[in-house]
Amino acid sequence: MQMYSSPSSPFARKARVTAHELGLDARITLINISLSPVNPHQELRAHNPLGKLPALITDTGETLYDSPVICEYLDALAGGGRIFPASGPARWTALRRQALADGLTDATVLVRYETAARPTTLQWQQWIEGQFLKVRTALDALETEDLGGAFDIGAISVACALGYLDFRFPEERWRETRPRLAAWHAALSERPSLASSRPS
Ligand code: 99T
Repeated sequence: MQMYSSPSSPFARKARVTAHELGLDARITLINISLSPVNPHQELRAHNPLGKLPALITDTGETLYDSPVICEYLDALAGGGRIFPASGPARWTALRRQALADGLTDATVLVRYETAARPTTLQWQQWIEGQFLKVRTALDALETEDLGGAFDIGAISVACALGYLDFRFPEERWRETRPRLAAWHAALSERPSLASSRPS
């Protein structure tokens, strides 16, 4: 398999962490690329019309995207039910946490593009604050959750969301008001799949 990825992408990191946890990482050749909405990647767009990474090309030549689909595909390839709970309340909690963490990350990536890719004179401060409000509200919600259970797609998504926030916006200092989430993240970050995939 081949996967379009980048060392900075939190969504590609989700897929890489999932592959590592399932013992599938050696079967995936990474194609590292650099892109943004104003710097699209032609070759990737031929595989994913949305022009976003990650995109996984399977051994049968099909391209899969986006990160939730790729992660669930990898889980199925490894027998199923390991990273995505098969059924019941644990499944819905894991999927909801993935949605919450991915939404947090989407908002963070949008602020990154607005502040790093858009000319300073065109930047819209109110819109940036609106995205940061989503980030902070999601962090507050995560602080109230008991995340200490299984290492599933919910936990992977939250860990990658927090890692990306630290990477792009260290000045956010989210830990100061969310000690439970900070302790959970610190403990989890030692896991080899996460330690070896820190954004760069
Ligand atoms: O939007 C673009 O044109 C390019 N952006 C991406 O490909 C980002 C890379 S994060 N990927 C996504 O937004 C994927 C979201 C999708 N729902 C998923 O896979 O879950 C790069 C951030 C950075 O480098 O700072």
